[in-house]
Amino acid sequence: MKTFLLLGVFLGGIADAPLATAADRDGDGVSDALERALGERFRPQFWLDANECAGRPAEFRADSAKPRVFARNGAVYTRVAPSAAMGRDRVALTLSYYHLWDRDCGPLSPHPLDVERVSALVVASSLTSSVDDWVALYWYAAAHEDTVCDTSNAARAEAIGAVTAGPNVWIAKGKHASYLSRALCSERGCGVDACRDMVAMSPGPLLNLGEADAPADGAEWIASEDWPLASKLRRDFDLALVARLDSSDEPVLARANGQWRPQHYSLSIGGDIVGALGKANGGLQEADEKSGNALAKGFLAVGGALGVAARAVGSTLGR
Ligand SMILES: [Ca+2]
Ligand SMILES: [Ca+2]
Repeated sequence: MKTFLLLGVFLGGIADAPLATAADRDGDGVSDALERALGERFRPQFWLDANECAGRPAEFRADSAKPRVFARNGAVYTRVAPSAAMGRDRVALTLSYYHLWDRDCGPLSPHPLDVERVSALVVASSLTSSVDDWVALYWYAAAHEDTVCDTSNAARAEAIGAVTAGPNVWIAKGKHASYLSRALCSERGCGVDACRDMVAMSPGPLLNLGEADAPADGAEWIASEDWPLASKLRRDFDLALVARLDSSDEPVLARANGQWRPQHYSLSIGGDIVGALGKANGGLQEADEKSGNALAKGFLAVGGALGVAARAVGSTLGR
């Protein structure tokens, strides 16, 4: 119902328009045809490690309540949802691309199943605009979201050449954190992310996830408790993030989800903050980005403590 309310507020009387009254399996007011067309127009080019332990993103069996792998065929699932981020003068949609894996086989806390995504905020003058009139304004890539190692990153679309087509997205080996900048992949992510020997992923099926309460393309497994997918159906862009991106000098904002939380301590490798420690590992100063270099020197002096630190944060890296 929430999506209908949003549409009522932000899309005005568009519900009567032809595209909006066409087939709309997930009931969000955006036609299946438009969801499909936008998914194809802005599809990112994923880059995977040549020796990716999980192979490729998986397609999951249709109409199963639990996620069961059908094929590791490079499938990508789209989700389109109305967004309030751009106000009333334009129609804005969050367009997300989920790459779903049968396992996380990274160096810390490997686990079955893995949910990752990249999203765009796309706009047009109306829901009946030609698909060619839609442009992307911003992109977001999830990386260790909701953990102390959250390095989810974001960019203005024009800064990464992804206004009328999808961007390049680098997927960290094994853990599958997503990056709009290849360099960030190696610098961030609690030191467990690497994007060294990358190859372009050949396109697999493009499927529509639908919504949690109205799955499309047989994605009945969205709400399964076997993975956190339902909680990852987010709009990703709010006015605060948009404002930060508009004022940022960096092509890619390395920390889209705000500052490190105060209770976390950071560890660094090579002069950049790449992770975080809990309170249990005392003696390190609470860190923010500016203290990264000093902290790195101090931490590296500790030597073997890195392994301890890595294990300490390992349990938080599960996603
Ligand atoms: Ca729809
Ligand atoms: Ca939708």
